Amino acid sequence: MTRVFQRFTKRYANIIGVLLGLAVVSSILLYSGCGMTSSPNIRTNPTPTPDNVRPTSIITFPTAAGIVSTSAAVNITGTASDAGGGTVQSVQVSVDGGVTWNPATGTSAWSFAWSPTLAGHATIKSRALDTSGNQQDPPAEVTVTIQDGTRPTSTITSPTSGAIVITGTAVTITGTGSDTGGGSVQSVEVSVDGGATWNPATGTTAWAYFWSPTTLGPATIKSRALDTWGNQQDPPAEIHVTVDARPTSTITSPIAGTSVLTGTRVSITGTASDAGGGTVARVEVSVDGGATYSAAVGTDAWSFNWTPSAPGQVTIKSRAVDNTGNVQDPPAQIDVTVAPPDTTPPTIISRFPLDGENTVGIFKTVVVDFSEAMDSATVNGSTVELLDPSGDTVPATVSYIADSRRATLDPTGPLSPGTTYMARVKGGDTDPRVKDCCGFFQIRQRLARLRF
Ligand SMILES: [Ca+2]
Ligand SMILES: [Ca+2]
Ligand SMILES: [Ca+2]
Repeated sequence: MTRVFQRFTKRYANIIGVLLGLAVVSSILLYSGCGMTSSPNIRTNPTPTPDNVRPTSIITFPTAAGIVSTSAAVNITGTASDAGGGTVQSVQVSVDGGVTWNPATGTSAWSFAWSPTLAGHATIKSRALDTSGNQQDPPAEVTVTIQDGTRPTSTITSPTSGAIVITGTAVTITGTGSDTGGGSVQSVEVSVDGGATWNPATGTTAWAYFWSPTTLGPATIKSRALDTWGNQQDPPAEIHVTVDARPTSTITSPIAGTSVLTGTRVSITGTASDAGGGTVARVEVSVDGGATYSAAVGTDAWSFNWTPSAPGQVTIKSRAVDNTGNVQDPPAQIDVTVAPPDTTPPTIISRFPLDGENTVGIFKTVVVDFSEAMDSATVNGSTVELLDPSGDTVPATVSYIADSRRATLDPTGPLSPGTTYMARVKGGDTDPRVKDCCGFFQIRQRLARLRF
């Protein structure tokens, strides 16, 4: 009985030994993978439990109800974590309440750079994604207030930089203004002294400022806008102009209110000057009240020849133009009367001594009275003379008294007794000769023979 049991035991021991050997071989083959394909029913590890746990993220900055500005980028930061066997794979951030999403940088600690552009409120959200494909739901979120921190701008459209403006003439400075960041232009200020003082302009997106320049020379015009959030343009807009002055001219001849003659050439003369560092480029004269102008000769001292063609009242005007093209305004002006043509020559209506008079004094004064006013410049020692018997001129002083139209000749020294002298007033067709006021008609009578 015992032997039977031992035999039986031995047989089974052999079978178990073979089975164990097979198991070892198959294990080795399985380990090396030779010639065998793995299959689920051969895998020895248990299937892992699926990660169904969603990751989480939180926003650490900005905090809820925080205030940010359009003027500065906001670094949104936060943290994220996962459970359930996975890890945080990525984090997304939305700054528009979840409408659009952007990848953040980092995972367990993450950040996202945001540049707010419009004032108002924004809901920032973040959501994490784990390595198992689970996405945070609902996302973390904070709502912040965005302030308009963006400065407004303005530009100056007129005058243009480099322009020349004129003292005494209002300059309309115009420009535009605009704002970003959610505000709008509230006001615009203008400086015409390089920013030392500021004045309110009229208007905002289109604005104007009226300036009456008074100081000659370069001027810096600036403008700066203020938005509805209190942000001020910096730096201001800026242009440079030159303040110039108009030139001036005066008419020195003829004298206002005097008469000139039809058909008689009149020399209109005057002066001109400029201010503001410029010079007089030309002077223009009008003899028709300003309807038409013609260039005069000369600048600082100028002249213009005019021959009136018809009697009447005439307004003569002159205007200077400076080297930058500024025209005198208003022009200088005088009124003159153009008289009818003078066709009557002057005559000598009386003289003393009389022709052929004897025994005059040796200091005798010769007196000549004319029929009309004479051009005093033509009554002188060259036209009123005393000649000795040889025809030589006796030294004498000649003068003209306009009120009495009288010429006088006083010999400088005593005359010689018993000698015949001749007094002569030169007329005729050639100079030197005495002339009436108009210069055209000459004396036809001439001389007195005097005996001493
Ligand atoms: Ca997970
Ligand atoms: Ca703004
Ligand atoms: Ca000038």
